[in-house]
Amino acid sequence: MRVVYSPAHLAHDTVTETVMGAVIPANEVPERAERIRTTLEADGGFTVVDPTEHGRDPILAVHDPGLVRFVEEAWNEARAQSIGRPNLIADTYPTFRMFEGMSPEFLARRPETRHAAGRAGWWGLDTANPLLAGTAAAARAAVDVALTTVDLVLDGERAAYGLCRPPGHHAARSMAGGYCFFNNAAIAAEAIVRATGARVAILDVDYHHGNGSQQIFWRRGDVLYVSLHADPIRQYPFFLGWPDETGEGDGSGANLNIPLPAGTDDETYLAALDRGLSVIAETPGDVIVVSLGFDTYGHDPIGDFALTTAVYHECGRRAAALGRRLVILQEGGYHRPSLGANARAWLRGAEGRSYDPLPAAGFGEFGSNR
Ligand code: SP5
Ligand code: ZN
Repeated sequence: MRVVYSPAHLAHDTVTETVMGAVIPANEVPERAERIRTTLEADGGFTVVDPTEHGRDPILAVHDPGLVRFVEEAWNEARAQSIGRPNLIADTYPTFRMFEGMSPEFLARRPETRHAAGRAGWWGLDTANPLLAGTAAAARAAVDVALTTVDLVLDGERAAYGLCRPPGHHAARSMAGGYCFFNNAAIAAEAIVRATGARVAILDVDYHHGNGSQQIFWRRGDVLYVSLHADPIRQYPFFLGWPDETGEGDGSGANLNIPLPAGTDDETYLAALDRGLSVIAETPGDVIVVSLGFDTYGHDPIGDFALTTAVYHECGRRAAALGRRLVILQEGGYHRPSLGANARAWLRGAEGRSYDPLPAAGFGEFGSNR
């Protein structure tokens, strides 16, 4: 299988994030993608290829030009405003309660503040989304990785994997958040719809609900969004991801949320996956965009599921068993020592290769995050 990878992600060199106001070591770090790349290279069955540049238009097909401008300008603007922090993080956000009673027309005319941290709030969801000098280039490269993966599949590959970093599925049309800046999977899905005219399904198996992907296609019947995730009653992004979110307008019935409890194990997860896959199978279309996260793993530091490496092989196998082509894009997953083995297992399953687990000796031999 082809693996699309760009070293541009290395410049999005996050060191810290905050959790409930406290500074902690960043979870979404460059080591994640490097672990996956080196493990896939060592497997011998994967070929790493460079992305090709696709420009801004496919991003603007999905995102507000203001968000794109913000991501591109924010770092230099913060520096120009003498904000000397190691990364740009907002603390003030435009919650909808601030605007209660004001019409959408009035709100559309609210000017954008010039303050860099104010802009980070205006275009952002949460404080755990550090923006650094290399973020804009990395986010652009992640989109190119996703779109090159689309190209491979539309050119005839049964499945291809885009090692996107930063991830994308929390980014909405006009909002970054959750370690995400541009929604790689949504941009990929939109590009497929435009290229083929056919319907596309997004299967989101990251531990978190992909609020951004859901929002972007909320009123669209041509992109089916199916997500398995931690129940928002206990987990980020808290305000979306409930089972009664089924889409509106043309998108009515084209959104399926399957929230899952803490401790979800392989068996429970596979049953939920089968439910999601059966809904995809009932919908026309030939391509599935997979938002692939490994924060469902039993040892993930921010998740609370109990999945094993072996079940990722079975998940990949079942996703491929629908007989549709797969554009597989990396989202989250933060237990760094296991990321390579988990990606390898999923992708081998998707390609119809045996699990053939790696020897346990490889596990945790580097600077472990437990
Ligand atoms: C792409 C992706 O997986 N984004 C996830 C963003 C999650 N941000 C909030 C993290 C909350 C961490 N809570 C830590 C609890 C530790 N027990
Ligand atoms: Zn996640």
